[in-house]
Amino acid sequence: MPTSRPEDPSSTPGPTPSSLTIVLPAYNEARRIGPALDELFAYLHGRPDDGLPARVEVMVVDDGSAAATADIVAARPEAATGALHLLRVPHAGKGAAVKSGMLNATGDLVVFADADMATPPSELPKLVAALAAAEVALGSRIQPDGSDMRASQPRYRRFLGGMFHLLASWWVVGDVKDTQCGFKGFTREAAHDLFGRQKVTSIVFDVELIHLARRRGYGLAVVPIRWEDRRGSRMRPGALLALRVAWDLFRIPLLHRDVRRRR
Ligand SMILES: Nc1nc2c(ncn2[C@@H]2O[C@H](COP(=O)(O)OP(=O)(O)O)[C@@H](O)[C@H]2O)c(=O)[nH]1
Ligand SMILES: [Mg+2]
Repeated sequence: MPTSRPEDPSSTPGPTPSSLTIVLPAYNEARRIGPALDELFAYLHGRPDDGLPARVEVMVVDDGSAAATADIVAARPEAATGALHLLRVPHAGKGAAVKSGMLNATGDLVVFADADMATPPSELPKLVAALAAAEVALGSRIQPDGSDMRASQPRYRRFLGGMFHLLASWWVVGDVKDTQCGFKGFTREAAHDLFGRQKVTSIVFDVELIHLARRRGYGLAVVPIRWEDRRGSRMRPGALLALRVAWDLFRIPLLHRDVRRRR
């Protein structure tokens, strides 16, 4: 049976984190954000001793939505207690919204998650546990037995996802099987370093983050999580998005040629 070796610095956990910020990017989410926040706060209020830090705050980043999304968030009781924050930014894409949230996050640990709770909040402890040994925890919809939670997506999305994966793995990320899972965690230091360098504002930003994390020499943990496709996706596949995705993928390695390993 493997034993932990205290003399191995990589197995020595850092100081126990006392706070967690959960960043939810939201673009015209008037239908989904209310039920999603109900689900998230129900979990956070009722949770057993699940290993999450004592203080948890939620930050919704409104990506230039029509007023309804922000109105729903601002009217919630948690907004009055400081457990819920609203950050409004001009519309610039999911990557830009997540970047703003991550750079404004004050928790010792920072997680971003899609505003539809496609990953149930009860999966949060898995990411947090992984962050005891790695600075970056990548949620993955592929399970240890090989089954893929993306099977719940419509067929055309699975096809587009497959094409994207072929390109992304060949040109940028290599062996990471699920780059696009909207459920990733970081230590605050890693988040501020990596998101401070992020340049891609589209949905391709996850690939850029993984590339940057490797260039900077951060420890990456892949964490299998549950996920279920939810109706009301903000993705609008089309020629324009395909061009944008191809262009962003192409330029990621070029954008960060000069990024060096941290000391
Ligand atoms: N697609 C897209 N999502 C955005 C944008 N800005 C913020 N988001 C948020 O990013 C998340 C994307 O999740 P979703 O639309 O469910 O995508 P899917 O699960 O991949 O189909 C949601 O929380 C969106 O509200 C944007 O410009 N485009
Ligand atoms: Mg979704």
